[in-house]
Amino acid sequence: MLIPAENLKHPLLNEWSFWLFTNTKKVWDENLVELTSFNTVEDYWCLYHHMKLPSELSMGQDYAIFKKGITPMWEHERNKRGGRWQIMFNELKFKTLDNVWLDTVLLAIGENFLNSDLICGVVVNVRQKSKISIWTDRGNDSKAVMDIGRKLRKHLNVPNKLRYYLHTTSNSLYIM
Ligand code: MGP
Repeated sequence: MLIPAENLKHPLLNEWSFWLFTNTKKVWDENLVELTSFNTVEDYWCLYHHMKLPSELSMGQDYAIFKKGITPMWEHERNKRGGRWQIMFNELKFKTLDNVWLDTVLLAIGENFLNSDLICGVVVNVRQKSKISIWTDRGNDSKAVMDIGRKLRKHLNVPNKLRYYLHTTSNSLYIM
């Protein structure tokens, strides 16, 4: 008996939405478009091979990959008490940006953190100084937030500092 191809795919624990931000409209959130969603390993790789890399986006654009139902905005219920671990890239090192983005996405969708329930999504901002962030819920849960930071420090192959910001403040809460 033939097994339907659908059954051969490897399911992810969560379904994830893929968002594109293009800075053309004055109202910030009107620039956000949910392009598609995926819930299997194979569907993620299919998207990865078809979509532009961060380094191929225009300056000012963002990608965001968030658990389905969480919008990539500070105001969302799951984000408003949260924050983000952020890596800033001082120069236009696009190869590094693409590699760190892939590694960060795989850590998130593969639920590779002890506190994976805290993870809301990941964002890459393509700028003169580009940024990659992993957004978490419960920014004041210092133990859980630090565990996530340590995991990122260990698995992302970059010397850059990691800074954790609550979405409500511009000063970093933790640095590693
Ligand atoms: P940004 O795109 O995160 O960083 O935020 P950028 O472009 O590097 O600029 P900088 O401010 O970090 O130097 C740019 C601006 O977009 C913010 O200052 C806000 O005005 C707006 N903005 C960004 N986010 C993620 C949000 C959000 O979640 N909600 C709202 N209302 N505005 C946001």
